[in-house]
Amino acid sequence: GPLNETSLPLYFGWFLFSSVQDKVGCTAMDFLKTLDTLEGFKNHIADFTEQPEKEVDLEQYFETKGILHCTTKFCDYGKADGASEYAKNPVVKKCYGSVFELSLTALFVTPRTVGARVCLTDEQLKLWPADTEKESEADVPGSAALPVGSRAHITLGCAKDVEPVQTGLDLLQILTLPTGEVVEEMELGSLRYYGEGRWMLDLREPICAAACFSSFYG
Ligand code: ACK
Repeated sequence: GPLNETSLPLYFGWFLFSSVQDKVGCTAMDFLKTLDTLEGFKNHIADFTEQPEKEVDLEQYFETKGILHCTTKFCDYGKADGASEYAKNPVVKKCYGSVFELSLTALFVTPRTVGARVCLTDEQLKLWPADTEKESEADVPGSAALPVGSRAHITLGCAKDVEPVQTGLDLLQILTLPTGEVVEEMELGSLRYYGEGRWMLDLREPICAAACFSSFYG
């Protein structure tokens, strides 16, 4: 009934511990600070601005939004397909409130979003709705062919007027493309360009991020 539906959250996910949020946030800011000074990036600056003669300050270009997390299931307070089934899943109930270690393996930037790619373990994949990538096919053609869990990410920032749902779609889009050319070897890892303002930094050392599996009501 309606009472039951209103008890569902906006979304379930892993919420980074606050000390880890600071660490990941700082790493992302350092990355953006360096990225916009690279010649390779400046050569494609027109992807980010209609005034390519000016410089772009990526730290100001993106706005950060709320607590850093990796969404597993967007429930929209019960309005999203499969929301109540997800909430009733015994694995979801069992893991609710438990601590996990997420592995962040890449950082990516597009003219719309900046995010971190999360590489899920088999145990973590049990909390990942198996149809996520198939359901993304309408937004990002080719998604359905990607491995389950490909959409897992942490939104680190969005450009003006862009909603955070875009970050997962931007990640999926990059993953459907042929591997980009390495433009720069950075301290953090190899930086690749995927065209149309899409950049991905494969981290030499994945970032290990402690996170609590829980839900957000807002
Ligand atoms: O950055 P995110 O993963 O993208 O975290 C936020 C969170 O839910 C609250 O808005 C994500 N989100 C929003 N709409 C959707 C959607 N239709 N499908 C999947 N995730 C969504 C958003």
